[in-house]
Amino acid sequence: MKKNIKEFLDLVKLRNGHEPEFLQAVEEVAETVIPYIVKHDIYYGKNILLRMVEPERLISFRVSWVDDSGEIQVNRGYRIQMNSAIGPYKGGLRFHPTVNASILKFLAFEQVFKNSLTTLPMGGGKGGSDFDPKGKSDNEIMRFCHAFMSELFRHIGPNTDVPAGDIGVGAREIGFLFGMYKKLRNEFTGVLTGKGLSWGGSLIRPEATGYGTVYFAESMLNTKNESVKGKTVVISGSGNVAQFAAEKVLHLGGKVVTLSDSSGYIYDEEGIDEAKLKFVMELKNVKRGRINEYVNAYPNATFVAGKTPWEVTCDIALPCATQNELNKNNAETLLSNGCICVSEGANMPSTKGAIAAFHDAKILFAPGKASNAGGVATSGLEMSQNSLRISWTREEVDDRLKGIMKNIHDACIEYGTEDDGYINYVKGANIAGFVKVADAMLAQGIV
Ligand code: NDP
Ligand code: 2IT
Repeated sequence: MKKNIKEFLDLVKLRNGHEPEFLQAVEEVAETVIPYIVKHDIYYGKNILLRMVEPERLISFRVSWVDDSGEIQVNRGYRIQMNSAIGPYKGGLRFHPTVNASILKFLAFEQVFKNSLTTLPMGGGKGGSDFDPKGKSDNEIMRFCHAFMSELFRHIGPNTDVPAGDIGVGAREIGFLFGMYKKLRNEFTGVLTGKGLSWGGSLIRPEATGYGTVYFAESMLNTKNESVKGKTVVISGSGNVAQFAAEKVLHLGGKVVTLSDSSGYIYDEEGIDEAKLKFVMELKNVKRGRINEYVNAYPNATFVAGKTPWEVTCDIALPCATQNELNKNNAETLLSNGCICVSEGANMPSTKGAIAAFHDAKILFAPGKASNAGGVATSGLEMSQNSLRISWTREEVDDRLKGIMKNIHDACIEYGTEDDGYINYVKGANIAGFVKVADAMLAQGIV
C-alpha cells in the first residue's frame, strides 16, 4: 500500500514540485483514498486519482486597470476548472496578494470533494487574483472587478462554471462582477452565487459557511453526548466565515472568546455577545477596519499582536481564516488546554502535523471539505432557486442547509469509522467525496 501511495505522490511531485499547497492537499487525499481504491476492483487500475489531480482546464489572464491616482495597474487573474464529472465547475474567487496557481489548485482540488459531499450536482473549480483589496477605494474595487470579469466572462456561464466569493470577495465584489457579466453577455442568469437578495441571491448564503461549520461541530459533539451549549469557543479570522460561525455558536448557547485577522487576535474573557458581534460586523463589513479596534470599544478585552488565538484555553476551536494557520505546536497547545473538538471553517487551516496530533489524541476533528461545505451547498441552493425563478424562505434554506450538513456527517461516519469506533472524518470525507466523482468519471469514459 505504502508503495502505491509513494509512486503516485512521486509522479504528482514531479509534475507539480513547485506547488507546496497543492501537493499538501493531494497527499492528504491520496493517503486515505488510495487504500480504498486498492481494495475495490471497480476503481483499481483506472488512474482515476491521477486524472483528478490534473485540472481539466487552467486559465490565466492579464487584468489591467487604472487606480485612483491614474496609474495603470496589472494583476494576474486565474480560473482553475478542476473537474466537471458531476456538474458545472463551482467554487469561489479569492482576491489576496498571496494568490498563485498552487493555492488555487489546492482550493479547486478540495472543492471537487467538498461539492461531491454536498449531494448537489456541482463540479469543482476555483479562481481569483493576486489583487489586494485592502486600502482600495470602492471605485478601485469596481474597476478591478470589471476588468477581471471582462476576460473571465468568456469562460463561465450558469451551465458551465459558476464562481462565488472567498477571501477578499464578498457581496460588494460579487455585485460588480455580476454587473459586468450581465452587460457583456446581455443575459440575466445565475452565473455567480452570493448575489444580493433583490437580484437573484439566496437568503442564508452569507451565513451558510459559518453556520454549517457550527452545525457540523454540533453533530460531532452529539456523537459523544456533548453539545456546543456552555462550551468556550476560540475562533480565528473575523471575515465572513468567522462572523457567522460566532453568531451560530451564540445561538446554540456557547461562549466565543476570540476573533483575529492577519495582525493578531482579540481575547474577550467575558465573551463576544450579540451586541459585540454586531460591532465587529459593522467594523469589518462597512468600515473595513481592523480587529484590534475592538479593544477601543471594549477595553476589558486584549489585543495580542502577531499571534494566533490557539494559545487561549477552549473546548472547541474553529479555524476560520486561511490555510496552514494552525500548526503542530498550536495543536499540542490546544490539546494540553483540554480542547475536544476542531471544526474547520477555512480551507486546509490545519497543517499535516496538526491533523496527526488531533488524530493521535482521538479528539473530534473535521476537515474543511466536510465542515465548511455549507457555503457552497447553499450556493447550490441559490442555483436551484435561480433555475426555478423562485425564492425560498429563510427557514426553508436553513432547514436544507442543516439537512445537508447532517448528510455529510453521516457519510463521514459511513466511510470513516475505524475498527476501534473512532470516526476519522478526514478519511470519511475523502472517500465519500471520491466515490461519487469516480463513479461519474467511470460512467463517462476516458474524456
Ligand atoms: P474574508 O475575506 O471574509 O475573511 C478572511 C479573514 O481571514 C480575515 O479576517 C483575514 O484577515 C483573515 N486572513 C486572511 N489571510 C490571512 C492570513 N494569511 N493570516 C491570518 N489571517 C488571515 O474570507 P472568508 O471568511 O470568506 O474566508 C475565510 C476562509 O474560509 C478561507 O480559507 C476560505 O477559503 C474559507 N471558505 C470560505 C467560504 C465562503 O463562503 N466565503 C466557504 C468555504 C470556505 P485580514 O483582513 O488581516 O487579511
Ligand atoms: O471554499 C468554498 O467552498 C467557497 N469559497 C464557496 C464556494 C461557492 O461556490 O459558494
